Amino acid sequence: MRVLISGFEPFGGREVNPTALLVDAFKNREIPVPNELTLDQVLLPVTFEQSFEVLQDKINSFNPDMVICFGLAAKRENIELESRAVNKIHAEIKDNAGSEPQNKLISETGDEVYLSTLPLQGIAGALEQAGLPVKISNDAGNFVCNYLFYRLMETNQDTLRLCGFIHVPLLPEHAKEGEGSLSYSELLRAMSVILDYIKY
Ligand code: PCA
Repeated sequence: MRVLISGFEPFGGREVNPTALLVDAFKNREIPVPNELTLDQVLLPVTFEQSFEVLQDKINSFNPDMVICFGLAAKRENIELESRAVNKIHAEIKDNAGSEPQNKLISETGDEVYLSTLPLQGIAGALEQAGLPVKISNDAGNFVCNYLFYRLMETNQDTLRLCGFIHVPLLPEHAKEGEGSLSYSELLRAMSVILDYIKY
């Protein structure tokens, strides 16, 4: 089975996006990939204009069965498995191209909501069993992550076997007091658990 993993560049004035480190870790083969899987990865710009185009180009060239996109959600305390993408953009900060669209639909013709096709309960159970903090979330936000997730599902849900979106917290060294965090080694471990779970 072919799996595509995506992460995002840093945004919002932060220097590091843990999901960019995740992409690097795959590139550098620091995360073991089960034999059943052929994996590729892509780093996405945090812009409404380009993020989905870059992802879809990669989907078209790599031809995956499964796509799992990752993004940072500062202030969250858990690995959050997003259950749905909504047809709405309402940016509260500028994206990396300086654009801050508000109160807009993502698609004039698409559904109001698209649901993740990842086995969320199963992945959550596997992460819990590994002692990692995890939650199923019904709110992917109204920024570039929700936008990407929505366009991913709108365009590919009938052709890809599984696809979905996962938010991760900040790294501990970047979290202020009161903000949740997940260490780099926990992030890599979570990724291994997820790959082990979906390989069947
Ligand atoms: N998180 C942002 C966009 C890029 C990222 O990593 C979000 O949650 O929308």
